[in-house]
Amino acid sequence: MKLEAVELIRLNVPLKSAFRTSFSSVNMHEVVWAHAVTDVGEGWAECGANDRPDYSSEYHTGAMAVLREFMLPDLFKLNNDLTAESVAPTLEWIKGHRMAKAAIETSLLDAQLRSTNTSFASYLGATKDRVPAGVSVGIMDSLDELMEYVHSYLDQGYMRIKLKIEPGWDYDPVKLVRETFGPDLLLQVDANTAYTRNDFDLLKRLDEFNLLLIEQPINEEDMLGHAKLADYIETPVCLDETIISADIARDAIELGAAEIINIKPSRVGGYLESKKIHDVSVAAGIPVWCGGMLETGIGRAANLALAAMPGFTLPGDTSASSRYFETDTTEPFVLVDGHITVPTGPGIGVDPIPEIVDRYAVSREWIKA
Ligand code: NPG
Repeated sequence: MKLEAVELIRLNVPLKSAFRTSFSSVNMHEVVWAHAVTDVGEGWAECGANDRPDYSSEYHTGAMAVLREFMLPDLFKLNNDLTAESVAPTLEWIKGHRMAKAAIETSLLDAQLRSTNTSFASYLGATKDRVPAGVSVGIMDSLDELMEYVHSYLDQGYMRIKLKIEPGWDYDPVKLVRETFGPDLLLQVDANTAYTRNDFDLLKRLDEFNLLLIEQPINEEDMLGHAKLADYIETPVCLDETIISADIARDAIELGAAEIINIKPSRVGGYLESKKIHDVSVAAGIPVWCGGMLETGIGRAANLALAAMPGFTLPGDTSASSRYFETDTTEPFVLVDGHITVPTGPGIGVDPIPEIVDRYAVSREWIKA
């Protein structure tokens, strides 16, 4: 196919309630979309970069700049030789910027698959038509407030709870949730790098709660530290921020730093790299699950297809639209019996609703070949 133009859209999508992690508290999902126009049709993708470089080094105006200045000019030059599969090799010389790369690759994969009437799910080799949904619960102002949210999510049918933790909000909330909801609740925690190598004894105290996993406890660059922690505690160590490619995943597994892996397509440069991480993990007997970055329907749709691959054996952070938004940017994804249905239509299988995109868009910029 040939890339004719790309529209970069910045949207501010209000969240139903503040989402607090160890790195930020947000009321608004501030996000960038790539809308690709090709000679075979159009495609859509949501870029994972936050508005500030707080989860990773990327941030949304930086992602827009590198797309505008370096990535799109190279892709325009490919003319008719462009395929979704050729994006990563063409942009390989550009160091990092994986979220920007994922956005353009995914929008082109969407266009390509729509043009051949193929869904993301069948392209990726998905084997399920619905996936179990977990929910990520932010850090709260009080334990009472936390309990209200956890109660409500369990009443709605979510199949696993992930608690965000940080120093000062760890042992007590986890203990309360475990004691209140009992030993059968699938429960895990996520620190987003908030601890250090000096906190291993504190983290070991969480062993008594029989957690599914502890996600990214220490600095993302400290792979050896994670391996040492994995030896020291019983709770399986799961890596998120550290795993930026299939090569890094292979190394983390070999070193014993990753007993479980969270795959977020944005973080690793797209769905093609995600599939490689899935394959590396399955070959090594390491379970994977699909993370989330508060995506609207455009990003969520493709994540659901990924989460339907066979190696995704743990519930993901792929919650229903109503977990995040009063009004999603696509037809909402709904929770049925604790599961979300995997889209089967061409490409990502959903379309943005123009009036809603207009309502949330704060800027729209066309970049033409
Ligand atoms: O359900 O989409 C969701 C949120 C899941 O906790 C979640 N995401 O660290 O994994 C994370 C966190 C996140 C959110 C990361 C936004 C980056 C941006």
